[in-house]
Amino acid sequence: MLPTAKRGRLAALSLSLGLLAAPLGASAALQTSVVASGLSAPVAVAQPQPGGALYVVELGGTIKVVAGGVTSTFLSIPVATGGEQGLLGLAFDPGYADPSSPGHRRFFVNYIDPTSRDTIVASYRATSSLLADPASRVEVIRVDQPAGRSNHKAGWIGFKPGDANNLYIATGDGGSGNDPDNFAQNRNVLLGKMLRIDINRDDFAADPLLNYAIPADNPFVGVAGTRAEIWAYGLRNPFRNGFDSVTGNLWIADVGQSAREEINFIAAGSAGGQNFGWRVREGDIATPGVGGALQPGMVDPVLSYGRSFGSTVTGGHVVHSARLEGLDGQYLFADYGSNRIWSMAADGSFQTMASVTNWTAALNAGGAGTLGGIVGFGEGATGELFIVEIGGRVVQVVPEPASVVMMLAGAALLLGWRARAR
Ligand SMILES: [Ca+2]
Ligand SMILES: [Ca+2]
Repeated sequence: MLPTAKRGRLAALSLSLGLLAAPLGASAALQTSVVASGLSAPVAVAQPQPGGALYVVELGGTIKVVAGGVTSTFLSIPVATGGEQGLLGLAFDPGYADPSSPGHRRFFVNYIDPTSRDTIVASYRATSSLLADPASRVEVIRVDQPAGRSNHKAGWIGFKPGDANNLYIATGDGGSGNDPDNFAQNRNVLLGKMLRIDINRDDFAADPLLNYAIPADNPFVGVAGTRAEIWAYGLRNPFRNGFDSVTGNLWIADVGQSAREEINFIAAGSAGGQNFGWRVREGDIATPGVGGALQPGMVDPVLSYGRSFGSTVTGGHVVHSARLEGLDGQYLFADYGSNRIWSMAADGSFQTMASVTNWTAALNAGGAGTLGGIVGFGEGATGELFIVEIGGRVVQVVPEPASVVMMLAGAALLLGWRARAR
């Protein structure tokens, strides 16, 4: 470390830069700051444009936009609430900023319809960065939900990097306990699945409520007794998932029943068709009461954990930000029940809780204070890392100011030192 005299100069320089917010020599390389608060049950965040506005999904049906420190309403739609129902997912079209793209200013939402209580994915268009047009609504696909069940709606939607045509849609098993109708293993229903549909073509020209096409390379195209929208199946409640923005690998965090939480992996080059095991398997064990041994073709999660670690996994994404020391290149996730946050190797290799890194204490020591009720992570347009708390905040993970100061001041001192030494 630097001698005391140099630390004094460094501190003076830091103060003059207005950056000194933590004691020099603090070991933590990461800091947290609140970027939005006072939100109503936020569940997801997105930042489609570099340095641009944040869009926060509120469970009750509103998308808030946070720009220049001001929070306003971007879009508000009627949704069913109660249980795990609500506005659940948001995905900006990859062509959102491209005037020549069919997806210009288009985004997609996933919500529970207030009348039918079915899952609906619909698109809307923005009229500006601060406002969407409710009249631009186009219903894309509807997924029947079983009556009277208010949980396991999943709801995440997303695009694989480099593929602007196909929207991925996570559906839960429709609810209740132990998937009583065995929907997740039934390839003739859309529940308990990862779906993949082409949103730039329409196979249902005569139907104004179905506006998508089946990608020709989906794994069950032409297979009797299956729905060709299915990309992968055997999922219980894949509430929060994420594409690796660099590699295109897909991470699916499936919330467990009563024994195991799990994280699943689909490599970017995969042809799809994976069976992730639910309701036969819960994590890496036979589902208590209804399960059994791993059957041929079933895929184990790359990570599974029991109740000593948590009770409800919240999937994140692979962090790609060189500024976030230690997290860069890792897959980040949390547990909603235990409020713990971990990261692990992002190559899709099998991991255990002995091999993950626990970030809970380091992040709780940040300026945002103790983090809790984590329901989502968000990756900004240039790798920014956001954490969404159901209690109403969006928190950003940033480099420890002292680290920045140390780097800047260290470089300045080094240059000065060299200059004097000559
Ligand atoms: Ca149509
Ligand atoms: Ca599974």
